Amino acid sequence: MAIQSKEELITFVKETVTNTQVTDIHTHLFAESFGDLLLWGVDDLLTYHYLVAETFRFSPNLSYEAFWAMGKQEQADLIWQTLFIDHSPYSEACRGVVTVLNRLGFDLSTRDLATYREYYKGVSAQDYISRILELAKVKTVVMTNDPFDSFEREKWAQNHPQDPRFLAALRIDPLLNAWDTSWSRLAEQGYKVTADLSETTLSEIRRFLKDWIARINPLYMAVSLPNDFAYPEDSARVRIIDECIVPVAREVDIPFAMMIGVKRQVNPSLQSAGDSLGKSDIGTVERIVSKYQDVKFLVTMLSRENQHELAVTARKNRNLLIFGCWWFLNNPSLIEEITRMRFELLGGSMIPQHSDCRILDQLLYKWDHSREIIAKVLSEKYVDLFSAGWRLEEEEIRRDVDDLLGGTFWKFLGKPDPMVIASVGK
Ligand code: REL
Ligand code: ZN
Repeated sequence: MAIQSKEELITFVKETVTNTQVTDIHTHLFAESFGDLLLWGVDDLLTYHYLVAETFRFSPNLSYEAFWAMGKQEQADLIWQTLFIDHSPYSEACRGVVTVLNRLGFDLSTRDLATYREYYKGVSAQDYISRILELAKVKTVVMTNDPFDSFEREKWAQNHPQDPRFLAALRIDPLLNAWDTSWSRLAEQGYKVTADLSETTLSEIRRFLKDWIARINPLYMAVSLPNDFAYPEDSARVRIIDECIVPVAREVDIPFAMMIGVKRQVNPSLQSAGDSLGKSDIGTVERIVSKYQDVKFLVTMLSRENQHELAVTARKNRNLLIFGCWWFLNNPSLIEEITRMRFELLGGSMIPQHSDCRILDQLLYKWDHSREIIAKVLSEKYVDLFSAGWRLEEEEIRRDVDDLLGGTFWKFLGKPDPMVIASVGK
């Protein structure tokens, strides 16, 4: 049935965006079988690296060493006191914690961290995963799987049955960003590689990639790249992209995801909170995606300044799917501006958001907050169409929203969404 008024349109869009199940295409979450790699609960929530950075800003006398010497609970207490009691928690990362506590039904008037903490004592990871995925209306999350991490490798070797809600992505940062040290880590895994990129070494890197693809069945290969990433270039990184990543992506038919614009460790004392960002050269993206038109690329960029040209580059290259408002862009004002601009340039042929969650509970806030903005901007676009005389069917809106929250990703991969298949089978 076609929608007959602007008010009805806005209400229907809000409802549909709120209730549509999401495929979250990039997270740092893990299935239960990965043990301690899965972070959840209020202490992990509070010690998120975004909040660590904010705490230091308000604490001129806190020594880095003293903070890192504390246990997790002690750090969480300090962060809670600093960011939630001594100041009001309206930064996006702080507001996120408030949204989560509220969604879990805690009494926020007490501001009593000890009682919130108490709740988690009686909860199992298994139950909590289901609870959060249901509450957040997230059907699947894509993990970030690191074959260079010995703990994670061990978990894969144990051959646990796979949880279909957690899908894999093969993350290869050390290979592309630190070949001078990572070659020996490949050698330790039995690959006949040497520091120089001989033909044998390149072929062994391809073998390494294909072995891991066979083992974990990743939806894509991924890397984060510095803001000064250049292509073409005479470097180990570019040789490995050209001679290993691209041919393997083509052969196995999975995308290569490039997350571009990070400046790692500008303040090493902040540890995991010490990374920053920088503007990148869009020419690098243009050259690589247009050279390899038969390879699929997923790209997100970290600086606000790169967003418009990235969207235009996507218009020119259908093998490029842009995704998410990454990390320092994951703030309401920027999500709104970027999403609006992308809708105007690309319609629904992009992925507006991924969560990048590191802690399971964050799915609640990252998706609540993003859904609100996506619904707002999408309604605005539909209202413009309405004013121009275009009447939308409810079914068309459902289709569009489903595409934005996962469908476009699955179509780009050329794979059916496994969760849709599972629910049809029921
Ligand atoms: O995947 C990445 O490289 C980044 O998203 C992370 O390294 C970053 O720390 C993350 O928490 C950002 O949201
Ligand atoms: Zn990430």
